[in-house]
Amino acid sequence: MDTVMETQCPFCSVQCKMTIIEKVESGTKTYEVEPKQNAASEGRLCIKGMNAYQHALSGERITEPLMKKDGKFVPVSWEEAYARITEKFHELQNEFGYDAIGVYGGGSLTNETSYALGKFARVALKTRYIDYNGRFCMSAAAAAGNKAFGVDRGLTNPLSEVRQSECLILAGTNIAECQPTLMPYFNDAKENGAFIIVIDPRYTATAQIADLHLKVKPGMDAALANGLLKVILDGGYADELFIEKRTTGFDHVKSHIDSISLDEISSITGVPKEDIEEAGRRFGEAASGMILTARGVEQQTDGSMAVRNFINILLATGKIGKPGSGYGAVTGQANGQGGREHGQKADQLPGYRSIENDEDRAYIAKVWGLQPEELPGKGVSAYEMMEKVHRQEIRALFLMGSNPIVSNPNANFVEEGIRKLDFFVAADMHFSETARLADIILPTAAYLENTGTLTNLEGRVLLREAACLPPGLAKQDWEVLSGLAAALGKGSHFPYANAEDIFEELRAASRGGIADYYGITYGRLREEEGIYWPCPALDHPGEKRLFETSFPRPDGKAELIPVPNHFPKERAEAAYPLHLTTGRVLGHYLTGVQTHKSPTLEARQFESFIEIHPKTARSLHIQDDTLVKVQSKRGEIIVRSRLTASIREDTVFVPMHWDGIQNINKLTSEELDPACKMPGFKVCAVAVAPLIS
Ligand SMILES: Nc1nc2c(c(=O)[nH]1)N[C@H]1C(S)=C(S)[C@@H](COP(=O)(O)OP(=O)(O)OC[C@H]3O[C@@H](n4cnc5c(=O)[nH]c(N)nc54)[C@H](O)[C@@H]3O)O[C@H]1N2
Ligand SMILES: Nc1nc2c(c(=O)[nH]1)N[C@H]1C(S)=C(S)[C@@H](COP(=O)(O)OP(=O)(O)OC[C@H]3O[C@@H](n4cnc5c(=O)[nH]c(N)nc54)[C@H](O)[C@@H]3O)O[C@H]1N2
Ligand code: SF4
Ligand SMILES: [Mo]
Repeated sequence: MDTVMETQCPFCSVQCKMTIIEKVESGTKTYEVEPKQNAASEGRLCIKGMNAYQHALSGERITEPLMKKDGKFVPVSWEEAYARITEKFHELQNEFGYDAIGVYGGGSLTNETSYALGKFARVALKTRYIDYNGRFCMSAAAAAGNKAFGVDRGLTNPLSEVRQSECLILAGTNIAECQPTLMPYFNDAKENGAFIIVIDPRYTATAQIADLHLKVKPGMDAALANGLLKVILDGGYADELFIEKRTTGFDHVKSHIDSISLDEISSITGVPKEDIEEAGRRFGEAASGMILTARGVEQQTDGSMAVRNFINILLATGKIGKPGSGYGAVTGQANGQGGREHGQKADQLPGYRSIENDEDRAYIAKVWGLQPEELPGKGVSAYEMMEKVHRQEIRALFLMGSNPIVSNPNANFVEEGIRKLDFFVAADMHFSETARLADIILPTAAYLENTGTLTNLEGRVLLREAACLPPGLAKQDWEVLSGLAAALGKGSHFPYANAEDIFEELRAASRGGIADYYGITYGRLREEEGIYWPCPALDHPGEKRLFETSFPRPDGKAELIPVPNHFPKERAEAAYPLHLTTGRVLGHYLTGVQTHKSPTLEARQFESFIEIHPKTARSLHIQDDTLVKVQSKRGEIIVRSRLTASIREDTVFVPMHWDGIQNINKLTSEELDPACKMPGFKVCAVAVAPLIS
């Protein structure tokens, strides 16, 4: 008989729903995958979703707890694993203090797990050191949204409004490869007459739908946005009534923009002046408009300010809080949105509350049955945690849902640090490059086997119910956390029988917070096609479009701020003459732990590559499809050349999905955005040479 599994894709933030049908014929299992109707993907599925069953159902899953003995992993019982972890954590905390343990989470984890992980760190381990991979993903846009609007929700409008927008600016976002099932929204907008502007140093699959492609120098978006603002203000396209009633700070921006020269902007950004003029004019003239940014703009040492400058454009033109007008930080991971709201962040408590705010501390302490003084203070960001690991200030690490030695910048340094840990526990379903270095691996459930809620890029909360049992002894993440908390003597704080119990606590913990989930229940989620937060009451429909009448800041107004023309911290120089930028391809996901296990996806792209302009390649004696050495100040990798005129001559591009000799993060820089601690993944200086000359 066929087994039918209803689930939700584990990969990107669209969260497409699907049905997987397992058929058994003469002892052989085959799978069919059918897309399922849902509001965001409208029943579409991309190639990663179609093949997502392969890694989950592959024979390579970790199915029992593993403990390293004499350098080799041997299976142990859960009791033995928990007992060993408890013994080592207690030993290290007795010697070095509570903060000797770091906890590192991820944006693939459900809301329930993210919430439980934050609570586990603060209550069961009493450590201040917790952060997660979303630091590398959403932190710049989050910082900008929080400052400018008073809230950080990926899209301020529902996706359906893209279709009615008259002008769309897509800055550093490659939707065609990274959220492919959303492309019809943009194609339809174009058919409806929208003018589409794409800002990217590469002519990407997304840029192919653009009416105007601005091939910006990497790292120069803040300056380019100043150019657009100049055209908009000088052209008289500012919405004065909106500026006066709904915003503060415009005058400072105006005088800053007055001092800017468009010729200079054109020269430093590498974008022709006429193109900047046309882009500014088109956006200014349009009756409605949206700006979407993603990691191209955000993964910069000034990413948060670059985003703010794009927000300045929206505020100055009054294109926010209206149908077809708004901002979107195109969220990345499956739960990139919810994962940043409920307490995995170093400075955060559930409901987007602040760990440094006395009222917030008191509220959460009450929900958790503690005194506020018992809650630790603010920790440090993900990469800074790795620096502490390197300096052995953090002696033990608990990792759940990330592969940091491939995804952190300056990866050689990070790997060195992790190898120095006294004790390292990884909770994963696969042997990632990082999990291999652990002392103990705890086997966890894949998306198919894991119940919980995830919040998609629109801020829409969706319920994903387990469709089958985990293999072997593997457990759902929240069960691992509850079990370990009990072994640590904190079981009374983790009395959950299922994920819904955790969600019920999360509802209360988020109540009255910025990300208020109080009105959302599993019952409602089963009946409705997801619910947008904020949703403060059981009879509240959830807020689809934000900021219609006010902004959640003390004065109810959004804030504009002047943004200087920032340059990347590391720039090309004689020894490293090219800019390296990094990103994604359609068929692989992040560090590739999951997608490399899919034979179908692997067959599409089994090794990394470097995009290089034919002219640049010629000057370096590099032929197409040959191995090249790419070096930065921090390391060296070897990848295959791909000659293409779609990239700028001064820039090369390498995807992030490979490890070892192809791990691009061996080259990237440890410099962080001071405001949000986002690394500058999108620019560093490199030298490229043929491997054999
Ligand atoms: N196929 C696939 N889809 C994914 C993922 C995946 O790994 N694979 N990951 C998911 C996750 S976690 C995330 S965060 C998102 C990421 O989604 P995106 O941010 O859209 O993806 P990236 O490829 O990292 O970067 C987007 C674009 O930024 C451009 N870029 C580079 N430097 C600059 C610059 O200085 N300025 C501008 N304007 N653009 C620049 C790159 O050329 C690239 O085309 O995708 C999600 N979806
Ligand atoms: N150079 C460069 N580096 C980058 C980026 C870039 O654009 N350029 N992008 C950055 C971005 S945006 C991101 S999001 C990071 C992501 O990078 P990582 O945080 O390393 O993310 P993944 O590769 O998804 O690793 C996830 C690991 O968790 C496991 N896992 C998946 N789901 C679950 C789950 O539900 N539970 C548990 N316990 N484990 C699970 C997987 O098997 C895998 O081993 O990389 C960042 N690094
Ligand atoms: S990767 Fe994203 S777009 Fe593709 S099926 Fe999964 S959720 Fe949908
Ligand atoms: Mo991401």
